[in-house]
Amino acid sequence: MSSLACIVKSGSNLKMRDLITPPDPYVKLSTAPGSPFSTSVKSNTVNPTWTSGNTHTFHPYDVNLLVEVWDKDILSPDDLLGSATVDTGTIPPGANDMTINLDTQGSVVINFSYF
Ligand SMILES: [Ca+2]
Repeated sequence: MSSLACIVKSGSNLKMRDLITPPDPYVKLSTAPGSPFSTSVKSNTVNPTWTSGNTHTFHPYDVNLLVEVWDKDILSPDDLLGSATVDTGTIPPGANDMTINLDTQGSVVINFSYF
C-alpha cells in the first residue's frame, strides 16, 4: 500500500469574512481513516503561502481527502472559509501540483505524490 504525501503550498483569493480584516488562514486535511492534519497559521492574508509546517503523509485506501480552509481566531471559534473534497484515487502517480477550488471562493494548491 502506497502512501500519499501532501504539501500545502498556497491559497488564493480566500474569502474575506468582513470588508476590513483579512483572515488568518490555515488548511486542515482529513481522511476518514486517518488523523486530521493542520498547517501552520498565516496572519492577515487571503493569499497565504506555506514553506514550513505544511507537509503530511496519509495512507489512503482510495479515500476522499477533505480539504478545509479555516480562519484562526483568538477570542472566538475558528471559522470555515471553504472546503473541497479530493478523491485520492484520481491523483496520478508522481508529484503533482493540484489547484483545488473551494466551495465558497478561492482555491488552494497542494502538491500530491504517491511513494
Ligand atoms: Ca482571524
